[in-house]
Amino acid sequence: MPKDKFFKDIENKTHPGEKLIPTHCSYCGMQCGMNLRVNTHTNQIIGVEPRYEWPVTLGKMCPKGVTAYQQTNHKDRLLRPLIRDNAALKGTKDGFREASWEEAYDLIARRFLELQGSYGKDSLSVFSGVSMTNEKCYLTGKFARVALQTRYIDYNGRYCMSSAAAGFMRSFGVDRGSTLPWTDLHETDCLFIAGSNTAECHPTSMFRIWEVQNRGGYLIVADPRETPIARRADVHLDLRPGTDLALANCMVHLLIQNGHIDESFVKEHTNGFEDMAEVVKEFTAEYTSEITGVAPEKLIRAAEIYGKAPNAVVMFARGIEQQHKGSDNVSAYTNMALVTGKIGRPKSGVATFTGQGNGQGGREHGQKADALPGYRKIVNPKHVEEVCKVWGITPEEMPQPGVSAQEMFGLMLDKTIRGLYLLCSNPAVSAPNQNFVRSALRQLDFMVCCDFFLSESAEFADVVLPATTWSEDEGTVTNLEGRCIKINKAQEPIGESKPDWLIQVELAERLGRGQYFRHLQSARKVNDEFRLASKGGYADYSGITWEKIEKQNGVFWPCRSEAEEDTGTPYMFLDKKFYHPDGRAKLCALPYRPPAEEPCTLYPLRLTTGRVVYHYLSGNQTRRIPFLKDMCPEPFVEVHPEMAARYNIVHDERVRLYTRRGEAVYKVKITEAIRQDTVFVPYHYGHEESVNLLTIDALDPMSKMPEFKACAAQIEKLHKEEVNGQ
Ligand SMILES: Nc1nc2c(c(=O)[nH]1)N[C@H]1C(S)=C(S)[C@@H](COP(=O)(O)OP(=O)(O)OC[C@H]3O[C@@H](n4cnc5c(=O)[nH]c(N)nc54)[C@H](O)[C@@H]3O)O[C@H]1N2
Ligand SMILES: Nc1nc2c(c(=O)[nH]1)N[C@H]1C(S)=C(S)[C@@H](COP(=O)(O)OP(=O)(O)OC[C@H]3O[C@@H](n4cnc5c(=O)[nH]c(N)nc54)[C@H](O)[C@@H]3O)O[C@H]1N2
Ligand code: SF4
Ligand SMILES: [Mo]
Repeated sequence: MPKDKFFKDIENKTHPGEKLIPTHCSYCGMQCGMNLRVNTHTNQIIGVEPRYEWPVTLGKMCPKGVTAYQQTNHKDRLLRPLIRDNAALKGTKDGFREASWEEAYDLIARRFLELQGSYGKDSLSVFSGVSMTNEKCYLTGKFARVALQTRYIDYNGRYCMSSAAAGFMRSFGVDRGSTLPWTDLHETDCLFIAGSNTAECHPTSMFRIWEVQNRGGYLIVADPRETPIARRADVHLDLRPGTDLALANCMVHLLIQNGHIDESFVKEHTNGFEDMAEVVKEFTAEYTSEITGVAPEKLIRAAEIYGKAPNAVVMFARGIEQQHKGSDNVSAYTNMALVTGKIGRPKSGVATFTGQGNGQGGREHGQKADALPGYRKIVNPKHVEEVCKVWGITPEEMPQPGVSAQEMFGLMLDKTIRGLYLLCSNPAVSAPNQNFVRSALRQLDFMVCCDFFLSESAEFADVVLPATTWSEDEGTVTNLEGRCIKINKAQEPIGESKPDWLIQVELAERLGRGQYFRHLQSARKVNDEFRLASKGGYADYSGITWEKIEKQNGVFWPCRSEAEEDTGTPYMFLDKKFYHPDGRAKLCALPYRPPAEEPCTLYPLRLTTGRVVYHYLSGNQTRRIPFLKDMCPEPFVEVHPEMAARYNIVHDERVRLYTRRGEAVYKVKITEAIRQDTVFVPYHYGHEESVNLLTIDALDPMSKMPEFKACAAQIEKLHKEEVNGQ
């Protein structure tokens, strides 16, 4: 594999009139390597090429990746700040006029300071996202606490990685999404994958997954739907949505019963075995089959394959995590690796498929309600002191912990929170229980939205600020392996758009807090401060220089020293040391709980939600790309043929789908690839098409993750007049 040669080679390959900028995709946690093609006469991005030299993805990209470049110079780009003149049109895209940055900044500063003058510092809030670089994520946390001086900041990772984070923290004492590099995956003997539609959501992992089977290894998949990986699996555990805790407990019970546990590992490196074994004992294959709907033979077979495999990796994603017991599911599946000792060595371990491009880094640097850079905690006085030193404030000035994303909307509704600075997220599509969320946004006295396309959430804003896309700025992101990589700038920002970090530095000045931000005049300067702020934390990036990233093809955290010998941490726990104070991992005893809302006579179906390969999250980016829009122009509801017959509905017919919280009309897609008792809708669409009008916001008590993956629903045929009226 040509590694170090790469950056030098690229210059040689460049043709007259065109240059190639090595970087990574703007979308998911795979962070596929790509070269952006730039016309050197116009200095504009004109296309993309695969980047074979990137060792994780070897030149592979998915349909979103190959069209990502079309965002940069898209006709819908926001080019200047927008100010809403007509308050009556709040909640629509109308009523805005273009304004200068000066006017926009003045207005924001005036309104924010007025609100704080009348209602206190905590009347403002920040809601952010992790499609941003580490530098931007870091600065957003600092902006909330130091410039706005508010406790209320949280981010879209609450809907994404929070259960994985909480579960890993509890099991391992540290939260890094993967204990091993991806470049190992294809060499394992067994992949146990739960609640991940890998082929559509992390498509460039697939060549490694198929390779496991090609080499004679096994693939076990737990998913209520027959996804592409489930179709090819050696065992497909087709469970009812929301029943993973029973399934995972059953796997551990069978591993113990079959003598597949590693007794010395359990004894020397874990705590809690007895209590855990007591809880899982009742989860026989038969009993678990009653709860999950999976045939007992399949459960037995799956446990046997995993138990016998010399090396195995347990993997999962939002299917198990977006439940009101998501963090329990994470720890329960992690128990499989811990009881068998299949962790802390190459080709074995535990990994979650991190969702967003910087879903890993973005949760480490202080965008969470209770977190500070380096994965420090606001409730820990020592941690606060360390960060205060870097920020130049006193510990008394550090705001208290805030509340989670969904809880912030509750505080907007009751007017505890009056102002919002929203960036890099589109909660008016992606947050659960939309009727509640949209009323909360409508209640705000003043809202700023920072995006590069006018989103559904921007429709609620008073000021919209034009941000840059990932291709118009530089910085680092941390991919799903925990590898910190470099995003390079391919083009100057179009129009008057500005990178998020610069907007915050300039706004801080207007808010009278410029002294804490003024020195940060480039992404590189922000990176220097962010690395310093992380030093000594769990997620220590202090040794990850941009030069080292280039040289090594990325650097895995923790990396505690800039010295060349410190090459970071590709494998976690190689020394069998976990991050709890006693160095042991925790085997968690987790009794089963059903989903928050079980089917009943009025709502007999189980609704689950998720993704398709062509769209990304709220769809504000991908619905604008012609090819992606053509491939999947609207949402649909997947229904099993038996169920369709019972409701007398046919393929492509429009039906009403409703829950206790809302309703929407969807085209029916009849497919055998779903359980009879379950329906599925992708969530990438806004306004009246948003499936989050229907979802439930029951929260996981530990992670505050909403239960996107299971609620009770019903289908109704449309009345004749409704059909004709369409
Ligand atoms: N194409 C595409 N790729 C993406 C994204 C995207 O929007 N589009 N988003 C990125 C992001 S941010 C994320 S978080 C990831 C998400 O990646 P995934 O988690 O893989 O995606 P989902 O479609 O949300 O859900 C995964 C699977 O969980 C299954 N599932 C539903 N309920 C249950 C359950 O109760 N138990 C189990 N075991 N499985 C269940 C669904 O049938 C689905 O196949 O993808 C990333 N990649
Ligand atoms: N029903 C249901 N709902 C879900 C899920 C589900 O499975 N089912 N999954 C949840 C998950 S896992 C996630 S991650 C969330 C994601 O939900 P959102 O946070 O809404 O995700 P995005 O659509 O990525 O929103 C990002 C917005 O910021 C803009 N943007 C992108 N990059 C930047 C940047 O660098 N700066 C600025 N200022 N703006 C930028 C984009 O144009 C877009 O409008 O949705 C959650 N919602
Ligand atoms: S797999 Fe993810 S990172 Fe790779 S091209 Fe597709 S969306 Fe981009
Ligand atoms: Mo996500």
